Amino acid sequence: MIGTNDKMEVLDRIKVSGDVKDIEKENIDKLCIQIRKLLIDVVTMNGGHLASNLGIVELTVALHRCLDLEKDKIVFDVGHQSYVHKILTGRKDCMVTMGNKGGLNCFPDECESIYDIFNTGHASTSISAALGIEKSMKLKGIEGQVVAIIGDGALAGGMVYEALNNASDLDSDILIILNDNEMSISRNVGAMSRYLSKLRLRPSYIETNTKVKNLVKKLPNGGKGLIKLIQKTKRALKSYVGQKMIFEDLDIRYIGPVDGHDEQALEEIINETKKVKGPKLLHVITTKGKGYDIAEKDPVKFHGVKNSLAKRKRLSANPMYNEYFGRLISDMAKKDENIVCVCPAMTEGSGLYEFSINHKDRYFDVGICEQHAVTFSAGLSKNGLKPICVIYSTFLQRAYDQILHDVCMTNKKVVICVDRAGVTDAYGKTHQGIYDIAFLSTLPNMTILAPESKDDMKKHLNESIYSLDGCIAIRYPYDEINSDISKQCDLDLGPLQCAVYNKGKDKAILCYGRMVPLAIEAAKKSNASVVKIRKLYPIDNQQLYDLLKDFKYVICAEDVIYNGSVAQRFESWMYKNNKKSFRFENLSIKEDCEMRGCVDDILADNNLTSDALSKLLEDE
Ligand SMILES: Cc1ncc(C[n+]2csc(CCOP(=O)(O)OP(=O)(O)O)c2C)c(N)n1
Repeated sequence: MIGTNDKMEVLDRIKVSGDVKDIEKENIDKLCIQIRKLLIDVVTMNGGHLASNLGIVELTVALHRCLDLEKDKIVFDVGHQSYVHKILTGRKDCMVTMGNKGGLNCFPDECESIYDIFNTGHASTSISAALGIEKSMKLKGIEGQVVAIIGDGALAGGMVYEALNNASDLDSDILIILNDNEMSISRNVGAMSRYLSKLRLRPSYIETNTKVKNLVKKLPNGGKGLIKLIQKTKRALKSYVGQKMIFEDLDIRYIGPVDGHDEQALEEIINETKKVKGPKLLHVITTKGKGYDIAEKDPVKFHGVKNSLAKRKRLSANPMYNEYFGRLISDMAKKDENIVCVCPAMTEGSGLYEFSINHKDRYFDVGICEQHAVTFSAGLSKNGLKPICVIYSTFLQRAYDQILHDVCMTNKKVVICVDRAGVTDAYGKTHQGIYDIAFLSTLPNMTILAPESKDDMKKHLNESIYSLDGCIAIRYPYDEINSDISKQCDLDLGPLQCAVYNKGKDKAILCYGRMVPLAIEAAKKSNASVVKIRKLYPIDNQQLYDLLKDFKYVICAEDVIYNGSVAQRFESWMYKNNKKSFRFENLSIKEDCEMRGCVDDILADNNLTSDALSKLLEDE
């Protein structure tokens, strides 16, 4: 935390949006240092995105000094780098609450501030949103410059090219700022990233511009040859880069590259771009983690920082689900050369670092491109390969049609590992894994499995790769994986993949995955049974009913939305078949839940804790 003795005198002058314009030029460096200090203190304490925000300080300050945010609009792609914008728009003193329940959102939030013009969280949406916002303003006769800020990682996403394709047809004047730090979460990959590397080698725009201006001054005819000179320079630059200017060829004016840590230069250029008609892209070079040594050296580690108070403490020496999965699949691939792994830009987060090193030729980081990841996996499944496509639940939403159209409809064999399934920490509504069961269980040839122990994970991976047909989704939360829970099991029903922890015969909790240990704790206290399902879809509801029918009261507990949940499908089957031998209640994520705070906060808000479950059981 910032101590009372720490001098933040320049930053303290910023109370509301626009105040940054009053800071004297000579104090801007100090301001940037103080913003960085606040970022480091807050993110170290609360968790959040550190390196990306440290890298964008000067750029955000320059934009805020050049634009009038009462009419001009900034859309942040992903939005994980919008902390400086929040600080400069009257939220400095609330930064300590960021990510906490009731606190500031870690992403732009239209409900939080009028200066957060568009909610983001998932990558590559900013240019489309900015074009739409600008068009809506133009049609209504509202003036203002619309700016989209996008990182080089997010620039890989397909939507970006759909938007660029549309931009010049829209009579648009948007300014796209490409914040290029050569990093996605890991090092950026792909041809576009290599293309940007070549652009980075160009002489800096500012230097070229100054040289041109100096030359013009010296010209005898007052600069009549200027246009020719600029054209000549452009041609020279094109050949310097060694290829055509992609953006220019799409009718988007390219300006850059520019040093993203030279605030004065940035102001100069942003003011200049405001005069340019038509869509334009300003290429800004930044350093991820800038100003914080350890983050600059290891931007991957400091991309997302965990809460220092670690509310969800490690309970055991067990690995997280993703770590355990990563080790298993890397070992399995040593024995089976047909196993290949596909991952859209989340190598470390998905536990795949080991695989990526051990099986370089069989590991594909495809960039932030979930749709491509799925269809690419479908293609890989030809000729005997066994593709394992690993995607966080929230980002898998993007690839719904690819799973349906390219995998399920033709019954291709692809294993999708759905990481971060269920409720997730701190990042709010946009990052929850609470929809996958609902949308995956509408698809043909789909199996959904939910391991809750190491034994389960091994078993599921084996059966998914070697015995089941079609598309298999193995979903698991970001938790420690249990090692011994299966040993408490009294009954294991093969086809239904159910296990029963038998403590009482009147009441039972039906659950899977993350909820199993919580349910067992509640059942022990309240003399109830726990019925654990491993296979969530398809379910033989008759068999499940037969298993439950002797109980008097059954609660189904799931950390997903109710519509499309296991409970909802089972209830509707019971209703249709007139089955009502026991009272059935469901606990799931409430539609109006804010989804703020850590996992435990969100679970508690939805009565998905062992205490809440046992209270329900006892009240019955
Ligand atoms: C669709 C989607 N997939 C994955 C992510 C996870 N993610 C968040 S930030 C990020 C890297 C973004 O890189 P870049 O756009 O270059 O921004 P930087 O952090 O480097 O500033 C990724 C992969 C996401 N937000 N959205």
